[in-house]
Amino acid sequence: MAADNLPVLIVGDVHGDLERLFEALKPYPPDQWHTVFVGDLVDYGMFGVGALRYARDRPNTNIVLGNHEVAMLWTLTEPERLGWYLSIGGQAHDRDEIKRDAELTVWLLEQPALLRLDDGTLVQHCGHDLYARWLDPDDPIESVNQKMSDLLMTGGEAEAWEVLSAKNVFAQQPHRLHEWLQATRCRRVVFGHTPHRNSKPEVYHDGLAINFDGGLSASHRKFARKSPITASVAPLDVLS
Ligand SMILES: [Mn+2]
Repeated sequence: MAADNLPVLIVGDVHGDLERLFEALKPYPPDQWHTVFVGDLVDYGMFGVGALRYARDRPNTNIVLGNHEVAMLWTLTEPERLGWYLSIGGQAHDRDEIKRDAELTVWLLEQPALLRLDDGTLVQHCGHDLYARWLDPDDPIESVNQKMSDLLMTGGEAEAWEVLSAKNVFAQQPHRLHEWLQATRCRRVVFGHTPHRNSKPEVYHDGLAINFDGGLSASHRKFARKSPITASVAPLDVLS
């Protein structure tokens, strides 16, 4: 778990590009930053499992699950989904690697869908309120995470995939954003999943929502370009 009182660094969708990830993290020593990945560390690029292992082993680091992590896990419970997994950018060697690594699989299954930071920031993979279908108002964050975990353990990957794949609606629909922040009792939300084209993370509605998917991976299928790494990796504080 992350040490208290460290400034927060948010890392957008890595999508298997370890080289650009390491370049992006150079100014941020792990002992001086609480590093938070918004999910989708795997697929498109060649080093998805490598990125997961790095995130797991980096001190003071958290991740939330993305739809591509769900897709990879799905091939373990339903091997016949391999073709589909490859069609969405999965790497066969990554799938083989995680299949051989029970420890990594167990770790990945334990990762949350939602993470509430000490300053009241909510971290999730996609900028959508579809997670609300799993939410119990008595314990909003934990109920969603429990449901996600249950789905992954009981063959519910299709529903997990559906929720984590929803497109960014917070940019265009501030009323839904407000309701979601109210329901989760958070003051703002950061997410990835839907690439933006800014040189910095895209800030919506006076900072209530921030999109950190700047298309970091040079192997991104739809947004393969040399995007600035500052579009995906940035300290949270400078954006508030
Ligand atoms: Mn995604």
